[in-house]
Amino acid sequence: MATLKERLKEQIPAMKEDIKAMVKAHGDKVVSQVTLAQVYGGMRGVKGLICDTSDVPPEKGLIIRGHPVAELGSKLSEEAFYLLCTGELPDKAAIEDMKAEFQKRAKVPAYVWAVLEALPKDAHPMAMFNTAVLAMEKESIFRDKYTKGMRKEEYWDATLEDCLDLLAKLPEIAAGIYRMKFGKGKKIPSDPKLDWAANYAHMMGIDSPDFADLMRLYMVLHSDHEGGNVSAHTCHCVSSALSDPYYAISAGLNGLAGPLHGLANQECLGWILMVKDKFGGVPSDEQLRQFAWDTLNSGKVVPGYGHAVLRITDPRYAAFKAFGKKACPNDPIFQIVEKVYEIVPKVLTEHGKAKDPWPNVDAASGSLLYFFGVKEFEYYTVLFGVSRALGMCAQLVMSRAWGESIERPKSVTTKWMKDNIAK
Ligand code: HAX
Repeated sequence: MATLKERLKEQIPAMKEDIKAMVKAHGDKVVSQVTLAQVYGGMRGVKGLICDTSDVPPEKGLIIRGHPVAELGSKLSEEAFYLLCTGELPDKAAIEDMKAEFQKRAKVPAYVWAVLEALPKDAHPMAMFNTAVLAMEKESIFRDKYTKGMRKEEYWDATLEDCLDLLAKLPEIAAGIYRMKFGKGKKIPSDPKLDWAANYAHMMGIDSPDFADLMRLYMVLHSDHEGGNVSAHTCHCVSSALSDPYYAISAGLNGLAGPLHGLANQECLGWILMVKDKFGGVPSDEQLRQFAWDTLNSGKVVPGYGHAVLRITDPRYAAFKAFGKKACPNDPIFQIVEKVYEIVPKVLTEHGKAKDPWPNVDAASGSLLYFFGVKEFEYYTVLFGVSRALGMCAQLVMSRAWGESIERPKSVTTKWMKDNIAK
């Protein structure tokens, strides 16, 4: 089977022609109408973006290139990236090629570590991670070629080069941050025999085969979630100005660092640990019900529950729960996570605000990381970021491949809204 780049080279001309012909023939078709409530409500449900890497039907959850995510749990990150980019699962030779691509590009420049060392000791791990990505911007092949006068048809190739370079380095950077920030000792050298996710686990300093499996699962489950979520959309918007992938991925990661998005996994485990501390272990149903109500009554959200798009139990949560059932069924933190699932959807339904009372991806992942000894939950969003970079990179390559324009929706003033209503 062709390597990733060879396959994209074969696919892209037809994809571009197909889109061009569709826009020419049907350019005036209405795709979505927008209400005033949607404009003030975070554009929820407005169809205004293209993302071919994955789709999130509210009643099904994440589908990556036609594959429900539950079917992809045993795949390697290398396979997931090939699938996200091309829509095809790679064969053995193409997987080996992906592994080799990542290995040959993996060396992190020394100045990255100097930049990280210079940050304040209490810098958040996400700020460290995003800074490291941005610090490497000078490596951008896209920027270099663009400055020298690159043709538009070559944008995707230079973008892919940057994305492969960047993805190859993220596990070592993220693992280095883990060890540096949390006093785990010297950085651990990469093991070229391992796949991308298992190598990340190894460089963090956790060599159990079960943890490597968890990391493989984690990396695939968090990789992509269509185009409108804050991280993907921010990355996409920045890249639409032809800012190179280092700028764009760093921007997307900054969005992921928000507590309503990727930071929810840190907040979620914090909430579970508060439950454990308060009740000295797994609480009774009534205790947990009251605790959830206390959270809501104090004006906070129950982290890990609700979703802007989904209206079911997130299949990514279900996949983590199935993993936990095998790996740590008797662990009290995992048991609290299971009990929260029995109680919180009912509480949120009674509360009557959240449109989706069900758990999202963040509700279970932290309990598993904690079980395997990753107890520093401030770090969890970095793991999410390493994984989400796979999807953001694939989306960048696609956008540059079909020649997307700079993003520039129209904003209006509140006065315009009022005048429009009066009319
Ligand atoms: N606890 C309490 N209230 C919640 C809630 C929750 N888990 N989920 C939603 N609500 C509230 C909203 O805050 C909102 O209240 P206001 O009207 O007072 O503003 C109301 O219910 C309606 O919100 P919604 O339309 O159902 O949800 P949104 O699309 O606005 O927001 C969120 C989606 C994910 C941000 C939201 O459900 C939330 O804050 N959940 C908790 C945080 C969380 O788990 N985030 C991670 C989401 C997954 C992800 O992106 N991971 O990276």
